[in-house]
Amino acid sequence: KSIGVVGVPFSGGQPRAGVDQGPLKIIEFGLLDQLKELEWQVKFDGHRDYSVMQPASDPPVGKLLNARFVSAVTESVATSVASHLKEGSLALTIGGDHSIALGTVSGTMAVHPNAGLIWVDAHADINTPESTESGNIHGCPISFLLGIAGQVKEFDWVKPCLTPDRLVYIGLRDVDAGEKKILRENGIKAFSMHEVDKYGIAKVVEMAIEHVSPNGSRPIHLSFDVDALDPTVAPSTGTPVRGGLTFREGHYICEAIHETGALVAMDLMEVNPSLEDDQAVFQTVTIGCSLVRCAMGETLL
Ligand code: DIR
Ligand code: MN
Ligand code: MN
Ligand code: MN
Repeated sequence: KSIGVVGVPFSGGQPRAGVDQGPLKIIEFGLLDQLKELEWQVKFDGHRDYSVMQPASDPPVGKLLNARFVSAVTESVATSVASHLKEGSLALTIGGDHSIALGTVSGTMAVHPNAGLIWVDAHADINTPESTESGNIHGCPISFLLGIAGQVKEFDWVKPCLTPDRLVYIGLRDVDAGEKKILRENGIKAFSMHEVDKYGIAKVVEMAIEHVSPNGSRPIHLSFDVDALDPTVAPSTGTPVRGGLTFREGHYICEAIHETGALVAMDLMEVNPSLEDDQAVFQTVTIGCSLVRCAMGETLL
């Protein structure tokens, strides 16, 4: 079994510097060796410098900020992810902000067109260029992937590759009014923190998996925004929201998805090592690594 690791030191999908240091810190912490210990053959592309893709001028496209930069980086990420998958490896992408998932999910769908997407996040990241209040593209990737973003020529390369029935959310608790409308109108399945409280994490994950991959019929892409976890558990992230997943709930999601045997790609996003104190950064980087290990087969016994 082999895994292709793509580190994407990129922060242009949101305004807070430092999230671009996420991949460096997580790999410095020893993630690649930890994966080798789990008997993965690890292929790491190396720390690529995406900053060279930043255009000299990148004025707002409607409300969207850094559109050309985000587009160039994510197009390149899509190629990297797809090439790992074509070689038969699992594709693991370490961010960086969540706009990068425009690339990772596009890359997955290019190779596994019917894959299901499990999006673990406090946020729905489904704003359209019209509905976004912030203009931050990390709040928009899903609308582009679904093809409900409308025409934005800077993102011409993004092909609608996801359908509402192959998408499910876990952990939502900070969803914009415009996003709630989009979720409702498209009949998108979402397990917010309310459902996690109500049914418990085991039932929620079981229902989520069954939704995107009925009877194990589809490969799974897991996109994990570390802000899905409660800020007491993972403090070093750009948009923390109270009332999140516990340490065990986060890990359980990864363990249960591993058990399906259907995982083909995973993203770990929004770890920002420049936020909060050293202890908080250590805690957040540590948990980032352990979430990945659980998704890649680490067990408690
Ligand atoms: C908000 C926040 N919905 C936005 N989104 C965040 O900017 O569109 N996503 N923080 O991760
Ligand atoms: Mn997100
Ligand atoms: Mn985010
Ligand atoms: Mn988020």
